Amino acid sequence: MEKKQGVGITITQHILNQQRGNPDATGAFTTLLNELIVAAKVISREVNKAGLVDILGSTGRINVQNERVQKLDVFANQIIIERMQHIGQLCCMVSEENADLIEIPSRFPKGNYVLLFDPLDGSSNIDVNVSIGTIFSIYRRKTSGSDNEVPLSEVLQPGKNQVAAGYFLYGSSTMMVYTTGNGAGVHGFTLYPSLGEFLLSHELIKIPEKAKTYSVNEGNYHYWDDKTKALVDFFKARDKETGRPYTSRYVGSLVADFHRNLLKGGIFLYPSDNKDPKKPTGKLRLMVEANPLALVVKEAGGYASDGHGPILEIEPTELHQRTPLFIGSKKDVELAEAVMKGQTRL
Ligand code: AHM
Ligand code: MG
Repeated sequence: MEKKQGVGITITQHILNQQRGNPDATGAFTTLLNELIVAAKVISREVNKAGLVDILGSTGRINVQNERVQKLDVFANQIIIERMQHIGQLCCMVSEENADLIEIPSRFPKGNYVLLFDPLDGSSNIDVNVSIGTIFSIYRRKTSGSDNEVPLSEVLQPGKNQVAAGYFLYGSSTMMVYTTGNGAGVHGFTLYPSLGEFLLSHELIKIPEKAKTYSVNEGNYHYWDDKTKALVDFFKARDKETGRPYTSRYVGSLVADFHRNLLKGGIFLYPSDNKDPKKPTGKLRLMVEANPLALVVKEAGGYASDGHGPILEIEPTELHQRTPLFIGSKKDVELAEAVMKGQTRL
């Protein structure tokens, strides 16, 4: 069997190698990522045994070992906060599960990085043994202030300022995919359970420029505007020359849908709809879901848009703001954007 290039490189080695190329690196960032990886290994272990032990169920129940039972998303959130708060590299954190900024307790040292995360994305799939994931995004705070309370303005930065982003996918195997931006590319690592190590399995991932797969919750069709309907109708229409109809693939876990399209090519969309007046701009969150995946896809040669312009250029005004998301193969997303902007009629 042909040996894949790079097999045997651990994620730690890889991060260190990347940091060596950066003369300003202090090791702070390496420490940060390493600790996040430990948290993800713990989450992966719990996700894997979710069907075996009574960890699922409502928060607060007592299981057979007389332990307090937690929902997996609550558990994942706690693990990340507990592991990351003491390392001395963060000034604060943002989680999809917490309404406000998560401060670093005063007993721990602080640093200049901000960690944003969605601890367990794909909540509707947690209880049914379908792939879910953890998404992360890392920024440097705008000033190197040492104040205890970090103002929100330090955190509300456009996605293009991210210094690293990626995700862990808890699927048939557990993977980590990450980028440090600036042309460093996207790299994938697979967790070898017997070693407890993430080993390089997908070096320099490139997403196909154009594909034949679309991923969307089409049950929302009648809540969409005419442009969105026209776009999805276009994907489904028969036309040999342009390779249509496209194939539809939708897991309902953003990380899983994104990951498949990253490797095989495709467009994922979660557009605006009029289903819920409280969420007029769609369901997904800009800072913990769209931005990190937008940086990953860009580094892999793809594109992410909100239907008007690049996701990475959006200046956020709120921690939990939502955004329409069109992400994946560059040509397909560019077409979607042109349609949404009214520049192209299908
Ligand atoms: P969550 O953060 O509550 O898990 O919601 C985000 C998830 C994404 O993983 C996925 O792409 C989307 O919601 C699916 O939504 P829907 O069930 O409306 O198709
Ligand atoms: Mg989510």
